[in-house]
Amino acid sequence: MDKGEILNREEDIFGRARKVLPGGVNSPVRAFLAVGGTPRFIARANGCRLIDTAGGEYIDYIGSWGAMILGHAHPEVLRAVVEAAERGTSYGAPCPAEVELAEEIVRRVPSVEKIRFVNSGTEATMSAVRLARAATGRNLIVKFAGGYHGHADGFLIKAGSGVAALGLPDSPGVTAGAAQDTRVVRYNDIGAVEDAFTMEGADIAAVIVEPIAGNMGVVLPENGFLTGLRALCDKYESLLIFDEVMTGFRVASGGAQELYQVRPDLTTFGKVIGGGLPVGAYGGRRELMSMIAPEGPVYQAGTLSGNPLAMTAGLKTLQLLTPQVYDKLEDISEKLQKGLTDAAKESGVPAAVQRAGSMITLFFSDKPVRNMDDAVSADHGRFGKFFNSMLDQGVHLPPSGYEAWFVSAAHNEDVIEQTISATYNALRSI
Ligand code: KE4
Repeated sequence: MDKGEILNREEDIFGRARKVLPGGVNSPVRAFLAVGGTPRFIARANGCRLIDTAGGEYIDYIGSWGAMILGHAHPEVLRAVVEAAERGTSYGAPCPAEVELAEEIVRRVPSVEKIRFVNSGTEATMSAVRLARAATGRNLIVKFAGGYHGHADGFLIKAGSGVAALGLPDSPGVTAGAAQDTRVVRYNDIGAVEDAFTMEGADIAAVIVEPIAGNMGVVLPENGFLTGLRALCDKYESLLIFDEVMTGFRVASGGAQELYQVRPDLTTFGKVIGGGLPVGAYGGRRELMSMIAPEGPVYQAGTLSGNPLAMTAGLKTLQLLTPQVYDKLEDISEKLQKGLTDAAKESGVPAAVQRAGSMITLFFSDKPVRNMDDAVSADHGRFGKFFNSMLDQGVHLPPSGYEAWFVSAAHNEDVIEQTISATYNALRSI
């Protein structure tokens, strides 16, 4: 089928989708509004490839936004999920799979002594914040401009100017009341965090941070940033929440906290721990987690929490994430970063290629991206053209310049070479 026919098929289904789904999608970024063009509707995926409903095939760097670290339809994960499904899909009662996954996470992440499973990263972060407020008796939460923690009201806050911008709603429907207890500061600016604590430290329940940012594109924490957050939280008896929904088990077996050796009080997880099925989790110190109902007074519940299929897919995924797999991910991701960097340099196109393990972002920027202001100043119009040129060449990047590309264990050297070759072509055409 030629590209025109592919596009027709995709436009037909997208037209139907827009009649019954807001924007034709179930999550905004999928609608291609940031890059232009028609989203591909995926019929199936296997390994590192997506196949759309018209038969178009793509090397996949979305990876379900990080969940598919082993690649799509991994045979051992599939087999485990099918066997679990044959035992029923949901019980609404405890099952061994949730205990086994909890034990595996507790074993891998020393800061997590107890954990609660939920059904999305949003549920995990909103619950962790509720717990932090309950544990400290304080209201304020500090987050970072460009940090995304899901769509709970308290996180949809405009990053205003000033050191610790007073929380202002960043979406209709978020009330001033919901926004007033959030403070937004610049990522990698420990001075700004110190100022926030100097001004309101006695009222700050927690700082929530992506220890390696992935939602403004990949932005690494600079020396002293994470340790500085830890020190300030200790000094003011606030809690430090690492949102590792994206980085957890992605950047290392023990997540970003293992890489940077900074111990948070609470950690949130998602994506990888569900192996592609709906999941989230929050966990941390025993005395904190014991405050969660029914053991303690802090209420949180969920019909499908601990779902046996998601638990099974997550456990099998973690079990398959061996040191050898992490070594391979590091090796091929480094090759991709070098290839992208060389392609931009040889094409005379200003670009900053930033990577943390198998998360990578190519910013069309002539300087390193250290925070959201830098990310915004990158050339996103150019990214849109680059994205569509890569898509036409069979490489499906995440449809926004503010996202991480995800490499999976199913990406091999040939696929990386194809991606780099497509990059040279795309950079010549934009
Ligand atoms: P979910 O509610 O989408 O499962 O997780 C929210 C979330 C929380 N914390 C971090 C660090 C996250 O990256 C996310 C979700 N990540 C985005 C990717 N940028 C999901 C993609 C989407 O919104 O469709």
